[in-house]
Amino acid sequence: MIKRFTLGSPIDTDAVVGRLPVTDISEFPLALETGEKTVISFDLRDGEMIFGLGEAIRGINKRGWIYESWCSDETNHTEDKKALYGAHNFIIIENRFALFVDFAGKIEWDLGYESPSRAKITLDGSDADIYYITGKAPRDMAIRFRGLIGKSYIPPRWAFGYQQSCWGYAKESDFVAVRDRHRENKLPLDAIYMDIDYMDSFKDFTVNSERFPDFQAFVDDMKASNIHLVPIIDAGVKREKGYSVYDEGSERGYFCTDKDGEEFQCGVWPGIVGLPDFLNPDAREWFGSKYDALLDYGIDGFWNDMNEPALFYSKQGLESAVKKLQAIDPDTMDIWGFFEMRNVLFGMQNSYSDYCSIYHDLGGRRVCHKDVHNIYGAFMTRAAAEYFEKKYGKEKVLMFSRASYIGTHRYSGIWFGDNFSWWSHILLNLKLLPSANMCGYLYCGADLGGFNNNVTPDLLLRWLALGVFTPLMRNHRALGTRAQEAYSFENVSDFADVLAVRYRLLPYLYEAFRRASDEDDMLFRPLAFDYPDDKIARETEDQLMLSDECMIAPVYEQNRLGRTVYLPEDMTLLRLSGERVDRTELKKGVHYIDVALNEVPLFLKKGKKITLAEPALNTEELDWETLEIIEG
Ligand code: MIG
Repeated sequence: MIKRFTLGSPIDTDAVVGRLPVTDISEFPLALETGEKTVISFDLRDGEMIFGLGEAIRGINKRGWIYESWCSDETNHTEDKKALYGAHNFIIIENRFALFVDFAGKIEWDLGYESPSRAKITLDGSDADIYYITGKAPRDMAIRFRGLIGKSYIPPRWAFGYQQSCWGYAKESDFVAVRDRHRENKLPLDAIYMDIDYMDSFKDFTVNSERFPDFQAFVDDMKASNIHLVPIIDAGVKREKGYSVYDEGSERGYFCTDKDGEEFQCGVWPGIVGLPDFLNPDAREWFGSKYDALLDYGIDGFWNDMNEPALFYSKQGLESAVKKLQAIDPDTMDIWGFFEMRNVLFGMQNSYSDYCSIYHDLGGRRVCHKDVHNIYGAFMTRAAAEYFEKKYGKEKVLMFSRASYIGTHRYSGIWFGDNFSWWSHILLNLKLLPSANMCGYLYCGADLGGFNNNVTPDLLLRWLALGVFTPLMRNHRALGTRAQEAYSFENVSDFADVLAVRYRLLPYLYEAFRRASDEDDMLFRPLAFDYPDDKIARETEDQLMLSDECMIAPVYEQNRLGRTVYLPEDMTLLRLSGERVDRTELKKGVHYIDVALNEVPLFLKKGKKITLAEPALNTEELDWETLEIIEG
């Protein structure tokens, strides 16, 4: 059952489809304090687990830490952090109830941090819809919640192929080389990403004509070899007279304003930008139609970045920082003055006070950004996706976003942002999957191989062996990091073996994905969902159930020739590598399994089947019909 409680007069966040009748607040079953802030609190029972919060750090069981809903351009995904890029305000208190807090401002989730046996949810505001959901088990509650928020986005089928990205590919020949080297090395590939350097001076919806003298011919040539190009779009629009996107937006009053009603100015990649006011429906429609500049070349995929929105600095913040720095006398500055200077410099990025100085036009009402921060990026992606659907219908354009709110899952996927080439981030990637799924995000994945830092071939192979199962399977890295394309290493054939497994599994994975979307179900589940009475399964957070047939358990530690796996029931271990499938029957219990670097382990439940296709070099060439059936 779902009950909706309304506090004050909340804005429409677009999270929920349809409208539930409102239950009187006197019936709200948990402790509730109202005022400038809203506080919901309740006791936690011994051993009770908490799931949810979508894109967040730490465990699948969220208990024992304090989280924040505040879309953040956070490049360090370490355990001390409270928030990443998305705001997914949904939690499940194991077998009792689930909550969806539909509120676009900041929320603090103390889930047994201050007191291990008490949860306290604090909303920075007094207008919200709170949905109280009951069900017999966590999976039922997740499905019920998903019914409330609407069907998950399904991308075009090619978007399930392997994709290569790098911040640094800049000119035509870079992209051609990536395609050709995959080909020469018999490595499959379906898409190559275009990061910010394809643009002219980082201006959205432009293409640098020196780097791409004949962009149409380039797109056509890629398409002819079954490679989709996926350009990035940033939220900020360069403030430059004569740049039509800026001029139009400015004339029509589509940019966010400051307290005086002037366009808010902040610095991102293009220099000073205006932030489109995606909360204004006219501005949304306008921004969505701008994608035509690339769609008209035949581009059919995009990733929306920097839409938390990320601000390197604001014009006002920079002015005040410069004043403070000018006042410094290096001869008299003491150590505290030095630290203060450092804070002035580093404090400019994504500063809370800047977010408090931005205003939106909500149907004639001026709303401060801090109260709607968590839907800003969501509404950018909504703008794009609504336009794509109007133009082409569903499942034609690949779209995924960095910032998101609940509701974005109907329009697009997400990627998990700037991780590191760290072993621990393979495990973080795994843990993010079921949490994101609960919140509607089925099409998602992390930067395989790691974004920041230098990769090693073993790390990349192990990470790809997890990525084989994630709907978005993209290898991406930051500017200046060690080459991370699958052809960059001596043991290329190991990479070919692992990538082949993705294509062999694709018909099964695609089917499972569609089923999860149709049935509002999860593709990846914690073992605790399926084996709630099994003590070891409950605590296992480095393995996942995949659809209704399988379990996955990737190797995620350095120098390991295998790993320990817990089987909550008898299963068949399939070691997949290139065209090879080795079977081992295993009994319920703990096992050490050997896993070579070129192998992908997959556990199949007894009585269940999966299918395997012949390996292929892209989704077009894949034979989706001729399938071998493997029984567990
Ligand atoms: O300030 O476009 O998360 O994937 O490569 C960094 C450059 C901006 C952040 C994205 C990352 C992308 C990068 N962007």
